[in-house]
Amino acid sequence: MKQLFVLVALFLSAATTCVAEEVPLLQNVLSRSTVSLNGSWHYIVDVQEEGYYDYRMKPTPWGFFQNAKPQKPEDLIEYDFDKAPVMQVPGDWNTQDERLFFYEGTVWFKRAFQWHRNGNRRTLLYFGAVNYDTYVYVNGKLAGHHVGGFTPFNFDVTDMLREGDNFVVLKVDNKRHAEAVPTQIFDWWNYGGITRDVLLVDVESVYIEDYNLQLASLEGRLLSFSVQLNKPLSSQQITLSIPELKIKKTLTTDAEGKAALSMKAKPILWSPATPKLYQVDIQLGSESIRDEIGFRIIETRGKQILLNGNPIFLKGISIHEEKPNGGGRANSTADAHTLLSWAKELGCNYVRLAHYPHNEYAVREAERMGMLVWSEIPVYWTIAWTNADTYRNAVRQLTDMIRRDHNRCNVIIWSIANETPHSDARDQFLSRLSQKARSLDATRLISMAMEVTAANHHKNRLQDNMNQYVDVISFNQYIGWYRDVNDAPKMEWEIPYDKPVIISEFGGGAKYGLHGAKNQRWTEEFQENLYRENCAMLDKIDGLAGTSPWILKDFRSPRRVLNGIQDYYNRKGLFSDDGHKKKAFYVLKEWYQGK
Ligand code: GCB
Repeated sequence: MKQLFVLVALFLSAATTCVAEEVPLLQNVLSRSTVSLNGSWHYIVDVQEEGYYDYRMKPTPWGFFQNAKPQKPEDLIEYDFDKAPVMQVPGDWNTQDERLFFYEGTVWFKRAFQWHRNGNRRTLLYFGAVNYDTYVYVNGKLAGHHVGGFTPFNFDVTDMLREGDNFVVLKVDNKRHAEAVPTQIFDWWNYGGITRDVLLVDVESVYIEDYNLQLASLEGRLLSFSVQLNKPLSSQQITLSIPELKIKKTLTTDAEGKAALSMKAKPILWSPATPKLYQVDIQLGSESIRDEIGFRIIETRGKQILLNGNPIFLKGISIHEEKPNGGGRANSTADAHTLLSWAKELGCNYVRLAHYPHNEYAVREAERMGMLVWSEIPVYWTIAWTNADTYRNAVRQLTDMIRRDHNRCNVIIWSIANETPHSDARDQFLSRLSQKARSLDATRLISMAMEVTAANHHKNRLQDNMNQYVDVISFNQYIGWYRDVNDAPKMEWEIPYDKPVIISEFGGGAKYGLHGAKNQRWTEEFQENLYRENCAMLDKIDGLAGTSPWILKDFRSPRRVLNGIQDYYNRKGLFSDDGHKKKAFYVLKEWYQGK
């Protein structure tokens, strides 16, 4: 009995006591005072979750999160992080250990670090993204749990840390589930692991949690600025400076720890042709955050998309977050720069970052390079529409996507779903979600990639109850690939909504270097012809405001198994997986030149 008591007490203190707190996401973590925990992490592959459950499938207090070491020669401890191999963080596990290429399950990660208390300052432990289900332990205790593979999260771990040596352990599980977001099936690689940066962030006990700076109106050039502290503290002074615009303003927080201000200014407006960013400094006490911010207005008028009041055609391409040469998750400015340079060479002014929020470096690099962005959450295909947790999960991912990037002027569209099957349950889910998106950010356009339905006599009709909840009507269509091969020239279109139309996907597969007749599947000529016919067909769509063909580069997908051709790659790229241009690239480039 006594033993049981000790066990329960130990369990409570080791596994469930939570002295850390998940705190609202920090805006602009990149300009904070940070110590990187990137680098080599020890890892243990745990197929049966031996490190979490005992042999009765109960969470065990002796889990791997303890990072235990034998204290006496006879002690039995059947794991040792320090003897386990290491992998690089950030990075997916699939391309770092060939045994893990197809692995979906739990991997434990551990890293030691040094920490020293600094007065009353707080330490947040920040993760750019971990795919998919993550338990974070600091010095053997649970700091928190996070679900969702593509958005950042942070915990205040100050009270869990000790002078000198500390360690952090993660249990990361990327198993797919029907009720998850994304769900059980999706056409991309389920890269597992700590795929984005891990940082210790050093902040004052009162700090700027979030801020928002943007052009509020074109007429009179009004900028609006708002700021939120982490605590509801009044009378705190915050200074905003934009030296190039000769702006220096001081604001005082209200009882909620908020302050806001509008001011006149005449910035050069950000656009793909002039991606002008202004240095912005926001100061609270001795702490300063620096950002680079651009000013622009995005809106629609009838079937047009207007950037800074002028109609713009979105010459786009879809991109997955994979490294440009040879696969694996991307997470660097250099990776993003290469991919976006390819898109630029294609003549693009716009990219669809599919099918989940991409890393912050990519969005920022796109902003510097003058690329407009469509950003989306992985509400993809067959989501569990009636499951309340699934909805909460989608809302959380949407909220964090918007929260991270709402100061990025190049992001013009928040997309909330991709190719979802029509039903009342889906309509309810998506209408609520789109209203949520609008309540979080009313300054951008809301969209979702819908599906077009074919009708007789080569008529295509878009009919989707969700039309009323979006600003831009977007849909994917695969005429010439999944249907109606060679019939693109005969197609007619009916899109009965007075809103701009974006073809969010079209395309077909080709294996780089495979040549043949234009009606021979998988050849570059087939894809080239498909692009030629599709581009001509798209010109007939009334109100076409842009397109983001599928896709810039071949990407890994477990659904693409055809030997010798696919080899686990979706081959619809205009570039091969190792960066060679296919013939269709030049067709799209030429079409964009004429736009
Ligand atoms: C789609 C999906 C995309 C797939 C693509 C394909 O409609 O949105 O994720 O990869 O089709 O290649 O079939």
